[in-house]
Formats: sequence, structure tokens, C-alpha cells
Amino acid sequence: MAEWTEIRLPDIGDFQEVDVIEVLVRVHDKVAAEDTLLTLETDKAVMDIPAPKSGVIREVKVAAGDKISKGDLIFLMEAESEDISESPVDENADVHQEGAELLTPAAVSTPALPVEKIPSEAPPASDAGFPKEPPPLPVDASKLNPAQLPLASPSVRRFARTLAVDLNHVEGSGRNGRILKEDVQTHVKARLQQASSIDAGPGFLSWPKIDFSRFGEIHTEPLSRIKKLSGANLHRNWRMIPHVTQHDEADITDMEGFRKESASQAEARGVKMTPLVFLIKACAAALKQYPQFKASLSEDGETLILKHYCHIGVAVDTPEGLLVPVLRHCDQKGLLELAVELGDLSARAREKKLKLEEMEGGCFSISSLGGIGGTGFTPIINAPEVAILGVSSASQKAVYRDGTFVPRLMLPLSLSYDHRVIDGADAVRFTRYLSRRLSDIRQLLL
Ligand code: CAO
Repeated sequence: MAEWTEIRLPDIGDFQEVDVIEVLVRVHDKVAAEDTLLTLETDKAVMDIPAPKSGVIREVKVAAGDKISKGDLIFLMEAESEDISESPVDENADVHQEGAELLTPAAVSTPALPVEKIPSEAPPASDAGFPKEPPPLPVDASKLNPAQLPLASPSVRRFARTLAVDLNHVEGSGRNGRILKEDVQTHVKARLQQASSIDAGPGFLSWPKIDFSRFGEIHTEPLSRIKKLSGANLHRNWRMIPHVTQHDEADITDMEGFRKESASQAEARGVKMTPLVFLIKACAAALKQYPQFKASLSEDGETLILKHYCHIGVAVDTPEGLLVPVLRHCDQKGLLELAVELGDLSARAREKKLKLEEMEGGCFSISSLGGIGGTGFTPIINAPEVAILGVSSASQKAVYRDGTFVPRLMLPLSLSYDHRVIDGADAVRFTRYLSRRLSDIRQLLL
């Protein structure tokens, strides 16, 4: 049904002759109830005038720069009905005006429109055009709420919304402090610069600016490209993932005996068999048993992506910084094969000869500092992975067994996990499983 509605400026408070600063709709625009139609500005506030109902704008009676007051006609709208379409008009259709809100196309001298259904109780259309006294409009003036709106036009507000910018935090450079599009852009630029700097973010103190030369001689060196890249990743992962680190240890006395025995055999093939190779093998078994440790969380945090493959990344310390090449299908490979691959990847990492794809696709990482020392540390998860195993130096410890202390070679393990995905109990189960696997060489070789 074609119903034409006059939209007049509702009561907006004690304002007369208010400036129209923006008209948001044009003739033929389809609007939904509450969509903003135009923006007014007084010396105190900017306010949006919403559509009282859904429909199609048939005439625009105001333009930017006009001054309008309560009751002024601002739009003619064809209220939404099944019959609103772009189809040609039945020019012979009988049309009526329903109260003052319903105006016929003839009465408002608009282009021909599809008018088919007429309310039976409607009074006849007036030849004189619009009624002199407009009826109260169904605009909910409480929704205008000018005091709470930052001074900005709807298009600027829309622009800010698309960038998720809260206008309450944007400083306006326009008249009366009105926020302009450029102000939003400046705000976003500043926030991006802030985010990429080493500042921790809103609410944190900024990084101390200190002239160290006041205290003694200094020189500066630029960070390597790898350090900058890995630093940005580590920073993000540390801030975004709720880390917990589970510490444990494994008795690798028998494993070390076996490793030393097989070392010469490996060496003959030009391969170094270090404890790390055994750790990769044990982790592959543990990841099979606890597949959530090689899962990833979807970007929106709603879904867990479980992988049916087992690719393990190994942190390699290079002169340029940390690199993490990935060993593929670790669950399908023997110790010797893993040792060959680890040797090759770590050598090429140090020579900067790794290909990009050799650092992709990992499901879990191992960071071994055991060759250097240490008793435990807190590795940072390599997102989008959900866990990483840190390995420190094995050392002889007195272990109480069968009523007596015996010397055993104990390996410290530090498992950091994403607490959004993994529970503490599962983390201990994982490290306990690993520990058993490493302690029992027969199981490890299986
Ligand atoms: N406990 C005791 N000794 C260990 C050990 C451990 N957990 N792990 C290795 N070792 C020993 C090895 O057996 C080897 O001894 P020998 O030369 O007598 O055989 C020696 O330490 C050196 O081992 P390695 O470091 O050459 O070999 P690896 O397989 O253990 O490690 C690699 C290879 C590439 C991972 C390692 O060289 C490396 O770069 N580690 C640093 C990783 C890193 O920086 N992680 C931190 C990330 S967070 O900042």
C-alpha cells in the first residue's frame, strides 16, 4: 500500500532556526525506522534526526545550510508496505490521505507512484496540498539525546564506526569542537603508531626515555630484521595468550646411555644424535595421545582446529636471532631420520638458507636451551600453536628409590600452554606422559 508520510522536525528542545549540516538521504532511498535522515547543529550539540518508520524517501524538503524549526516539513516518505517497488504507477488509482501523515502523490506533486490499496477509513485527499497544521510526528525525541552525542556528523560517526573508533576519545578540530573525518584519521594514525611502538597500551606508563650517555659511554646498534620480526611476534603472543607454564622433569639416565651408544653409529653417517632428537620423538607420541596440544584456536576464538598431522618446530639460536624451522611428520620418522633433518635444518637456519615454507605449518614447538644450561624457563607460545616445550639442562640428582638415594640424570621440562585451550590437569598429564616416555627407552623407540 502506498502511504505517504510527512516527516516534520520534532521537538528538539529550546532551539529555533537550527542549522541543517548534512542530509543523509536522497529521493528514492530506502530507509529503515531509526535510520538517520539528517543532522542538525546548534551551538551546543549535533543531533541526528531518525526516520520515524521504514519506507522510501519520495521528497527531500531541506538542504544542508537551511535553518529549520520544530514542525517544519523535512521529508516525504512512502511508508514501507509490500507494494513499494520501482515499478510503474497506476496513475488512475484512487488515492486518499489518512490523517495528516498519509499524503497522496497528487497532493504532494511527486512523481507517479504505485498506489493500490487505500485504507477504507481514510478521508479524501485535499486539493490544497498539505494540511496547515501538521500532526504530531512519531519521532521519539528522547532518542535524539543531543547531550550524549559527541559533536560529529553521522557520516563521520559512520566512518568512525567502521574503524571501531570511539568518538568520545577523538578530539574535534571543527567549529565548536566538532569532530571531522580528518580528526578520526589522525586519531587512528596516532593509535597505530602507539601500538607499533614499545608502549604497552592505554593505561600503561610510556617507555622510559633515558639518555644513557649521562651515566657512561654508550654506542647503539640496530636490531636485526629477524629480531624485529620475531620480537613483534613474541610480544603479540605474550600479550594475547594467557600463558601458564607447567614444570616437570624426566629421568633420562637410560636414554642418555642409549644415546651415547648410538652416537658413534650416527656420527658415522655424519649425524649428531643429541637429546633433542629423543625429545622430538617423545613429543610426537605425546601429541598423538593428547591432540589438543597440537590444535589451534580460530581467529574469533570460537573453534578449535585439530590437526591430523604432526609437524614440530624447533627453536634455533642464530647470530641474527631466533628461527623456528619445522620438522614434518615427526610421528612417522625414526630417531636417525629426525637427527638428520634437525642437523640439516639447524645448519641452514644459521646460514640463513631456510626457505619460508620450512618455517611454516608447525603444530607444536620445542625450545631447547639444555645445551647451554639452566634449570627451567617460561617459553613463549608460538601462535597459532597452543603449547611449547622448553627444555633445560639435564643434571645428576639424588633420587629416592626403593628406600635409598640413587644418582639419576634428570631433565627439566617447562611446558607453556594456552590456558584458553588447555586445562592445567591436561598439561600435567602431558608432561607426565612425556616424562614416562623419555624415562623408558623401550617405549621411546616404539
Ligand atoms: N641437557 C644436557 N645437555 C644437553 C642438552 C640437555 N637438555 N641438550 C643438548 N645437550 C648437549 C648436547 O648433547 C651437546 O653435547 P655434546 O656436544 O657433548 O654431544 C651439546 O649440549 C650441544 O647440543 P646442541 O645445542 O648442539 O644440539 P641440540 O640438538 O641440543 O640443539 C639446537 C640444537 C639447534 C636446538 C640448538 O643448537 C639451539 O639453537 N638451541 C637454542 C634454542 C633457543 O635459543 N631457544 C630459546 C628460544 S626462546 O628465546
